[in-house]
This record gives sequence, structure tokens and C-alpha cells, in this order.
Amino acid sequence: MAQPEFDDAKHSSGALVASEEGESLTSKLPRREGWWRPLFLFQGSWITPQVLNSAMLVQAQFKPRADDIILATYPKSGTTWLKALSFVLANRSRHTVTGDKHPLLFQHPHDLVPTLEVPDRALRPVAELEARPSPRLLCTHLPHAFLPSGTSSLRCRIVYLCREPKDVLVSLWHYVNKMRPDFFIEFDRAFELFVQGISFYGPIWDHYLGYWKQSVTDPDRVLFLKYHEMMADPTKHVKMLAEFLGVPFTREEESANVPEEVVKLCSFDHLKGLPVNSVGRSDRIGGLPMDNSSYFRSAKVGDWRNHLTEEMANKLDCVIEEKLKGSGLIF
Ligand code: PAP
Repeated sequence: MAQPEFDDAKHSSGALVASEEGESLTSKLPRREGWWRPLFLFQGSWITPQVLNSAMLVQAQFKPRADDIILATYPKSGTTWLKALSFVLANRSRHTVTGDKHPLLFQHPHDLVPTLEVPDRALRPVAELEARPSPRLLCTHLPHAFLPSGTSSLRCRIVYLCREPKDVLVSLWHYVNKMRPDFFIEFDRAFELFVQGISFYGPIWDHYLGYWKQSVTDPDRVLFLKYHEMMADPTKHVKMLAEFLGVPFTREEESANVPEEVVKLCSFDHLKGLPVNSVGRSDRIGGLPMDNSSYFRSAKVGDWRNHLTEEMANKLDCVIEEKLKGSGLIF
């Protein structure tokens, strides 16, 4: 049986055993309830057994390619936006940004860029990733240390998008309460778990630091972006992203305002209003159909002010500041 390892040296002793029965591994791990599914602490990250199982299968079967580009995020940090932008940029020689048949007008951004770890792998087997032509755009919420072996040695490029943690919590809270009609978590309870680092793929600070450290030591390989900075100047960031993806804008494109058109096409208001993103439901993870609109809520920077008391905000800020101290990463 293959025993792929995390490519992070500190985890190399903790080999992941690829197994159809990965979920049984979790019986020996620390477990916490509260969110819509129990979470298990595996090598420093709180994940569901389904994600652990999927990550192991990906470790065992997925073959990274040197020209793969991995879009990585902590959940609710702007994944949908990053997928849309990256897809449009990478494919603009085939699909004119202003074209009325552009795939983004008819497909949900989540369906244009596949996610590495799908909780129900029967839904989309790893073979589907393998069948994709190069260069592949892929996405993941996995912590850096969990990325498939080979992504580091092959120097696959990574775009990491992070978001102000208080806004992430608010977005996550709204989202999980839409997941199942029989589940509801009070905001105070979600806050307490989050502040302790107990949330999907958490602690959030370790998720951020895993990618941040890579971006500091190897900026050519890891582009580290912040949601609020992108919202403040999307055109600048779209140009930066295009450069990093290896498809910089030509002078002619700049003169024709193509970067601005990309921003418009992928803007929250535009995407939210499209029928494909506002009507219907899809099951993207297996056994859990979600409204397509649930990925488009308000997209407000600072929405935490509507949910957290001053005391809560201070408490989370202090924890984040303490955890990120000395790293150079600030919000
Ligand atoms: P995911 O992790 O489930 O894929 P993700 O896309 O990362 O979710 O996060 C959703 C957030 O991004 C939502 O934030 P909110 O709850 O604070 O509103 C969503 O509104 C926001 N979002 C979605 N599309 C865009 C976009 N095109 N531009 C900016 N923000 C967006």
C-alpha cells in the first residue's frame, strides 16, 4: 500500500496511509463537536474524516505536474472570486473576456476550477483531475503541509488568498447555517470555537502561516494575497495575478482596458446576478446540495462589525496578533 508523505519536512514522519478506510483513523484522534460535522485534530489541523479520507486518496493517486497552479484558501476567504479571476485570466486566449458566450456566464466558478479534496471522492474521482489538460488550475482548502507530495519538489505555483479573520468567521457562520435545515449554530458558540482554533481546516492562523512562510521564502512560487487589499484595488491585483499565472497583459490589452473588463466580469455584483449563481442547487461535496447563491452573500469588508461585540473583536484580534507575532503577516 502506498504511503505518500506530506511534503513539509516537519510532517515527513507522519506518513499518510492511503486507505479506503481513512475515516476509521479518526477514532484515535482528538475530536470536537459544535460545527455541522465533528472535527478531528490531525497533524495540527481540525478536519472532517471525509476530508482526511479524500486528502489521503489525493496523496496516493494524484500526480502533480510542474505547470500546475494551485489556488489555496482558508474557507470563506474569497475562493469563489479567486477561481473566477484565475479561470478568466488563464483562459482569455480561448474565451474573450467580453464575449457573450464566456463560460463564467453559464457555469458556477466552483465548477470551473476543481477542488483537490472533495469530501465524497466517488462524486469526482482523482482520475478526473488527471484527465485535465496542462496547465491545470486546481483549488484546495488543505493546509500547506497537507498538499500532495511533489507539489513542492516540482515547484508548482500557488496563489494563496487570505481574509481578515473576523470577516471569515462571519462568512463561515452564515454559510454553515445554510448547510442543513436541521443544523444551527449560535454565533457565540461559533465564535468560541473559532477563537480556540477549532474550525474547518483550522486553526486559521496556522493555515495562514503555512502559506505565508512559503511566500516569504519563495515568492516566485507562492503569491500571497489579501481579500481586503484586492477589494480596494482589484485592477492592480488582477494584473499581478495575471503576471504570476504566466499570462501577463499585453500593452494592447491594457490599452483596451482588458484588466478592467476582467474585474467587471468577476465582480461580486455581476456574478451574484447571473442565473447560474442565483438559481438552483448543486451538490459539490456529496450528499449535501447547497443553493448556488450561498457562495454570494454580501462580500463586505468589515461585515464583522454587524456581528461581533467590541469585546469579541478585541479577543479575536489579540489571539490573531499573538499567533502571527514575528511572522510579518498582519491584518
Ligand atoms: P468557499 O470557501 O465556500 O469557496 P468563499 O468563496 O471562499 O467560499 O467565500 C465566500 C465569500 O466570498 C462570501 O463572503 P461573505 O459571506 O462575507 O459575503 C462571498 O460573498 C464572497 N464572494 C463571492 N464571490 C465574490 C466576488 N466575486 N468578489 C468578492 N467576494 C466574493
